[in-house]
Amino acid sequence: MRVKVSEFGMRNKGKVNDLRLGEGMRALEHTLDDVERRFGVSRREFLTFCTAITATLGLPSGAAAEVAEAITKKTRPSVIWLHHQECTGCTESMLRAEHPTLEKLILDIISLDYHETLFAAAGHQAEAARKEAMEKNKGKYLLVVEGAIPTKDGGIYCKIGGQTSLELTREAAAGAAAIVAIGSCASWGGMPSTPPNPTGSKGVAEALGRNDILTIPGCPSNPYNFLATVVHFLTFGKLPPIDKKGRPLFAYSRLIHENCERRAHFDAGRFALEFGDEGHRKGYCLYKIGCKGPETYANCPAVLFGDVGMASWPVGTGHPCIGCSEQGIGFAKPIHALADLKNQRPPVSYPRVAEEQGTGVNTAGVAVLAGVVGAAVGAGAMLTKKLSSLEGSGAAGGRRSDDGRLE
Ligand code: FSX
Ligand code: SF4
Ligand code: F3S
Repeated sequence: MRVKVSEFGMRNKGKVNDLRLGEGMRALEHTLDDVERRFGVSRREFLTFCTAITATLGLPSGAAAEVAEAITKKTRPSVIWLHHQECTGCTESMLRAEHPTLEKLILDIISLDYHETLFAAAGHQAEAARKEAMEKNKGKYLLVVEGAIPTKDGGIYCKIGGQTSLELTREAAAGAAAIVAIGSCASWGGMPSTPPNPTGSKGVAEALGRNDILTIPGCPSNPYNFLATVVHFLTFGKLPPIDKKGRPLFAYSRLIHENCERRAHFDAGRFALEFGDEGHRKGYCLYKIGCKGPETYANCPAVLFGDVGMASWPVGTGHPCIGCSEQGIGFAKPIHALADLKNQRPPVSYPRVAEEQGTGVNTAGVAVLAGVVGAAVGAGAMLTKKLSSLEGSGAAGGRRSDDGRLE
C-alpha cells in the first residue's frame, strides 16, 4: 500500500516539492519508527503526506512537524458518527477510495466509537455503545453528523432506537468538543430538503440553532477535506477557521471557476454548446451547458475526487458542476440553467464556438468603430443611439444579456 502525493491532491504537488523538511521534522525522526507498521507506508511517504496536508490546510510549512507529531503521538480523538436522512454516500466515498490508504489513515487517526453503517454491533448493543462512548469521552469527542434532520411533525420521519434524529443529535451535541456536519444534507439540508421538503429537513446548524458547526458540504463530501479537518483538530485541539456558512476556509474560500482547468477556454470564449458537440469533445468550457462552477465555492478542481488520477472531478470528466456543495444551487437550480457569474463574465470579444470565425461584427468591434467615428465627427450622442439600435437588431452579434447569455 503506497501513499501517493496524488491522494492528497495532484495540484498540491508543486507546493509539496517546495516544502523542506525543517528542523522540527528532523527532531521527530525517532518517533517515526512505528509509521510503517501503523499506516503501511514508508517514513518518507508519511512525511510527504504531512507536508501535503499542511499545504492543503494553508498552514506554514513548519507546521508539518506539528502535524506529524500529532498523528504519531497524540491519543486518537473519539468520534461519534450519526446518520440521518441521506444515502451514506459520504461514508462510502471515504471508504471506497481507490487507494485504501486514505481510509486507513482516517480510521487510524480517529477512534470511531459509534458509526451505524460500520458498526458490527446492532440494536441495544449499538445503543449502549453510543451511550458509553458519550459518557466516557464527555466534552472531548468529535461529533460527526451525516444526513439532514427532519423537523416537521416533531421530527418523526427519521427515528433510530425510538429517538428522533433531532433528539439524538441534541443529546450527542451536548457533550461534544466539536461538531462536524459532513455532506450537503447535514450542512444545509441537501437533497432531502429539496422543495417541497415534505419532512422539513434541515442542516444540523439550523436544526440545532447553532453557528459553531463546521460543515463539509458536497454530495458526497470530499474525504480529503474531512481528513484535513480531523488532522487540524488532532494537531491544534480545535476545528479549522470557518466562513459564515460553517465551511472550512482552507477548502471553500475560492470559486470552482477560479481553479478550473477549463478556465482558459471560458476566457477565450470557447464553449461546449451541447453534450458531444465539437466543443465538448475538445474539452472546452462547460458554462453554456449549465456548469455552476462560477457560483460554487469548493476545492474540487484542486484536490480532485476518487483517486482515479488526473481530471477525476466532475468538470474534469466532462460533466458540468451541478453545485452539489452549494446551498441554493445544488438540487435547487436546474442542471441546464446558466450559472450566475459572480465576478467574471465571458468576454464579448470572441464569437461563439458554433459561429464561423471572422463573420459579422461583435460588440467590442462596434464599440471601437463607434469611438473612432465619434471622435472624427464629434457626434458621440448620435453614435451611441445608432450603436444601441445596431445591437438591438442583432447586427452587432455576440451581445450578451446580464446573465452572460449570448442573444
Ligand atoms: Fe447527503 Fe452524504 Fe449526498 Fe449522500 O451522506 S450529501 S445524499 S452523497 O450520503 O449526506
Ligand atoms: Fe470550468 Fe465551469 Fe468555469 Fe467553465 S464555467 S471554466 S467548466 S468551472
Ligand atoms: Fe459537486 Fe461541483 Fe464539486 S458538482 S463535486 S461541487 S465540481
